[in-house]
Amino acid sequence: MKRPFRTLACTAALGASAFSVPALAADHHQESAHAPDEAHATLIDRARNEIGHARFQQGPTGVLITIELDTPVQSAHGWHGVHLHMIGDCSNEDFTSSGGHINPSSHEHGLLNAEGPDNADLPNIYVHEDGALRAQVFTDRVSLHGEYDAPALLDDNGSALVIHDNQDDHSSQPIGGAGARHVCGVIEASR
Ligand SMILES: [Cu+2]
Repeated sequence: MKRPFRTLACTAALGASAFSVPALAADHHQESAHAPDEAHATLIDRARNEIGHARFQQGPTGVLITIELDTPVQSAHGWHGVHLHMIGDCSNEDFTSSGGHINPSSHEHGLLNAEGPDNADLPNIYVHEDGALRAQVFTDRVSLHGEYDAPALLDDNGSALVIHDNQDDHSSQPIGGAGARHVCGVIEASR
């Protein structure tokens, strides 16, 4: 059993050294000449207060989303649905300017739906009693620039992260009963 592993390790080492020119740059991402592999969003509430931040890190198989929120609204305590909406526009009062869910796959909504999930679906996130939220969620149904043929968050009209008033039941249509849009953030490329 050891032999195949050694062979693989050897191949990987050779592969790495073939690309590491100059040697000092070997620790840096090889895709540094490509589009940035991170994005971010400043999260605002309906009163237009900046109450948090989201970070989007493109990995080889999906996007890791880190959300940090400190909401001053006591009623925010509890579970909330969070989705990726198709337009990078949080300019109107109820955030409907961010459009519907990113869903070129035309699947139904819901992580627990046999006909789903749509590309925008994510697990619920939890706001604590003091209004704080810290969460990481991962999805392979979107990408930053079209990696692995998943729809791009950073496409021509952008995208938005939307946190809803209620929790998402992950099955009912069209958005799992998540209700109105509580928080919105335009997703922008990080440099
Ligand atoms: Cu939504």
